Amino acid sequence: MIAAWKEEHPLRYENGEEIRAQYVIQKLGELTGGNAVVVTDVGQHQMWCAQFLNYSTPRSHITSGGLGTMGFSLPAAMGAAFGRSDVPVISISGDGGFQMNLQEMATIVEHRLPIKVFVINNGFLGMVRQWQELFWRKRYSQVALANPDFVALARAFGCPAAKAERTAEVEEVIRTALAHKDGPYFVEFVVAKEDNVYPMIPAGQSFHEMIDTPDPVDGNGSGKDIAVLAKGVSPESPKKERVPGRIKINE
Ligand SMILES: Cc1ncc(C[n+]2csc(CCOP(=O)(O)OP(=O)(O)O)c2C)c(N)n1
Ligand SMILES: [Mg+2]
Repeated sequence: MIAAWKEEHPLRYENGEEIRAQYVIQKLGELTGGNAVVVTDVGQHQMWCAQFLNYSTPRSHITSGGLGTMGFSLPAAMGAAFGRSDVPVISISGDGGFQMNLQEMATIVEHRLPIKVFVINNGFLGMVRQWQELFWRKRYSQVALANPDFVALARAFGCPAAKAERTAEVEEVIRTALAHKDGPYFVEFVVAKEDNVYPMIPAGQSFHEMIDTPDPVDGNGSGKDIAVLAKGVSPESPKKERVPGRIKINE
């Protein structure tokens, strides 16, 4: 039954030159062989970690779950690193959540904790942006981030840092981070800005109404425009105005 569902609703994404967050997470799982503690923050990257990370042992995927608090990852990874020195500890945050507790970089550097601090930079509060795209006709409000230079910021704390901006750079930068055992190592991954997590269930709807990964048609593999058009909530169809709390998109 579960195998049939997986076949019917496969998790998928397509790589291009632009980095997909899913690829970063999948690669990390491959390169650690699942032999690591990965601590997520809250948002799209957290969902992709649940979907694409290869982990098989208990207590190797630490996440705040539903109703989680942004900023969780960095301090939680500190706890994990104090408790587990036998495996790499990787903190994965979004560009939004990282900025909610980035002062802990000082503590991490002070204690020379060998945490790999990964920031998935999509330039948005991605999880909220996705809902505004799909259900509010892309009327973005308070979701675009005016980010600092993350690599310069990490270095200002005394932490070595690197940045990946192209898919071809991802593997090497993860390898370098994992090989760095002497204290922390920071990596910024600049990823596709308007990528979405699928499948998703719209508010107030049920599992049989979930939205699957759209077919890749828009050139960068995300298929995001078709997702909106196919469900009848495109910016070009203003008559289909939705009422909050009574969203119905399967017409
Ligand atoms: C302290 C706090 N404020 C707001 C939220 C609501 N919230 C959940 S996910 C999210 C966006 C997270 O953005 P980012 O950290 O960049 O991660 P992304 O979704 O882009 O991967 C917000 C605002 C929250 N969970 N915690
Ligand atoms: Mg983000």
